[in-house]
Formats: sequence, structure tokens, C-alpha cells
Amino acid sequence: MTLKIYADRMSQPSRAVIIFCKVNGIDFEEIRIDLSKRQHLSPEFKDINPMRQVPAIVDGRFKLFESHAILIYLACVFPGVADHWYPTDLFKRAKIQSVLDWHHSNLRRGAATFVVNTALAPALGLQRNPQAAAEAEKHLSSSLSKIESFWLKGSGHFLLGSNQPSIADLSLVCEIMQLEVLDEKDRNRILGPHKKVQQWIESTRNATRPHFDEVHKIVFKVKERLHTSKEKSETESGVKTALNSKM
Ligand SMILES: N[C@@H](CCC(=O)N[C@@H](CS)C(=O)NCC(=O)O)C(=O)O
Repeated sequence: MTLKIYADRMSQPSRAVIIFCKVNGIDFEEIRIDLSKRQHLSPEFKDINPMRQVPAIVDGRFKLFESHAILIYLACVFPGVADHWYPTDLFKRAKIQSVLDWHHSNLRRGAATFVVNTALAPALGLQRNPQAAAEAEKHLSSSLSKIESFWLKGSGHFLLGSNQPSIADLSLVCEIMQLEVLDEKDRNRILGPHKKVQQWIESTRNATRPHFDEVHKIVFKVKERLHTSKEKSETESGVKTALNSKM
């Protein structure tokens, strides 16, 4: 029975799970749960994940949600997954777990809240919330500083001083990749000061090519669409202002 992955590629943790499977040659069927069409709220999907979030998997009779748990399961169950993704060494494993737990209440909270309250708000039918965005930016910048000064300290190109990526690198980098949809000036202000983080994103991308780029295509497509519609509305409002000033 083929592993089923319920995912929306606009979701950061969904992308991490899909890239992991592709990089490790794990056969799977991708079942798209389109969040913009609210398919995650359907009764059929509730049966897969009662929490109504993506990603979720079904492996035979076994169902699982929460991306970190899914990545750990896949790394342990499928033969052929290289040890560096989730090392058998228990000390290394515990450190990876520590990064993953930290991620959920820090980087993820800051990044997702900032993007939803800025670039993605109109597309999601939400009002931009500048106060929530400002709070989230503080959280996000502080998380990036901690990645730079703590998790990436050491000689390797990856988290915890490693020379090869683990599931934590993939999970955190996929989270950061959503910043691509931001306005260039917002993205540069937030990511610009963190040179090590930028190098690490590139290292993770290189280590998981071509799948990383393929799975992230949708993010760049959304970015293009958001920016084209923003330019269009700015041009329209510029034309209106010009017309009004002539009246
Ligand atoms: N902790 C979860 C987070 C899952 C999550 O937040 N998924 C989002 C997409 S990135 C979702 O399904 N949102 C729909 C909703 O919460 O209504 C994980 O790592 O899998």
C-alpha cells in the first residue's frame, strides 16, 4: 500500500514532508487538501486528521498528523533513509528533537503570524493586522538571531554544527521560505542581517535539489501573483489620484 500524504504545498510543514519523501526515494501519493478552498474542513479530511490541519499521512491502517512526528516516523520506518536525517545516536536525536520543539513556539509562531498579517492577508480574505504583524516581526527576528548565534554555531553548514542536514534543517528552512512572498523591503529588513541563516538556507536547498526547488515553485508563483496585483492596484490608485488632482 502506498503511503498517502495529505498536503497543500503552500503549507510549510507540508512542503518539508513532501521534500523529505522525494529526497529519500519514499514512494507516496500526494493528496491535495486545498486550504484556500477550505478542504481541510471537510468531513472526509476530519476522518484523516481530526485537528483539520495539513500535513497528515496514512500508511496502511496507520494515520498520523503533526509534521515533526511524521518526519520522525518516515525516517525510522522507511529503509534507505540516510542516518544523518534522524541519527540513531540518541544524543544527536535528542538535540534534533530540541530544535524541533523550539521551532514550534518560536520561529514558526513569528514567521507564520507575520506572513498571514502582511502579504497573505488579502488573499486569505483577512484584514491586515499591523499590531499583530509588529509583534510577530519581533518574535521572528529574535528567532532568526537565535538560529544564527546558537543553533548554527559550530563548523558545519547545518544546525547543531552538522555537516549534513537533518529533519530539523528541512523543517525550519521550509518555514523560512514562506518569507519569499513578502515585499522585498520587508524580506530584506528581516532576513538581511542574518548572513549565516541565508547561507544555511542555500546549503539545505543544495542538499535537497532538485526537489526543494520543485516543491517551492508554488511559493514563487504566489509571490508573483501577489506582487502583480499589488502593482496593479497601486497603478490604479495612482491613476485615480492623478485624475482627481486634475478635476
Ligand atoms: N504543528 C503542525 C502545524 C500544521 C499547520 O499549522 N498547518 C496549517 C498549514 S501550514 C493548516 O493546516 N492550517 C489550517 C487551519 O489551521 O485551519 C505541523 O507541524 O504539522
